[in-house]
Amino acid sequence: KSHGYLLRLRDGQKSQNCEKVRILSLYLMNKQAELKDKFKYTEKYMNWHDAQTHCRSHEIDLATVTNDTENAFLANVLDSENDRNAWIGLSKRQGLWQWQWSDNSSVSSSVQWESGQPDNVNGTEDCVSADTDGLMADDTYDAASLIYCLRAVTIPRLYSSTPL
Ligand SMILES: [Ca+2]
Repeated sequence: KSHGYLLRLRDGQKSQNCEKVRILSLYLMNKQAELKDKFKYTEKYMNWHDAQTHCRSHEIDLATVTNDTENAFLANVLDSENDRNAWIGLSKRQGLWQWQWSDNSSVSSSVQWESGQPDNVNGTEDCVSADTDGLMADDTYDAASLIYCLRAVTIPRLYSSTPL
């Protein structure tokens, strides 16, 4: 009936590989769907504080990027939509010279800086944006930038396992 079954009858090994490829692509589709549910890209230019207020009132918060997969996903979104940077939820804790996420989670190695960044020009660059390569730079809070929010609802997705 289906290509998948024919392969299984003719060649067990080939069929197994097909199955692996199918499971892997289902996994990747699921991962992408999860990330689509997790992040919201907004094509509005705002300063960092307005962006934070916008995300907190419409979603959860400005985006927290916790690993390279998320970084790459957000870079792709920006790359396909617009060739500008977008605010993420990273800023300097006021009074302390320390980076922190808007949702107070700790900053890990997932923060990949652009070459030469953070450079804190004039000592006023307290907020962080991500670019189309998934790299980050500090900027002044009042720079107008696009926004990544963390979405309010994460919907678990299931895909049926029909044969190829
Ligand atoms: Ca900078």
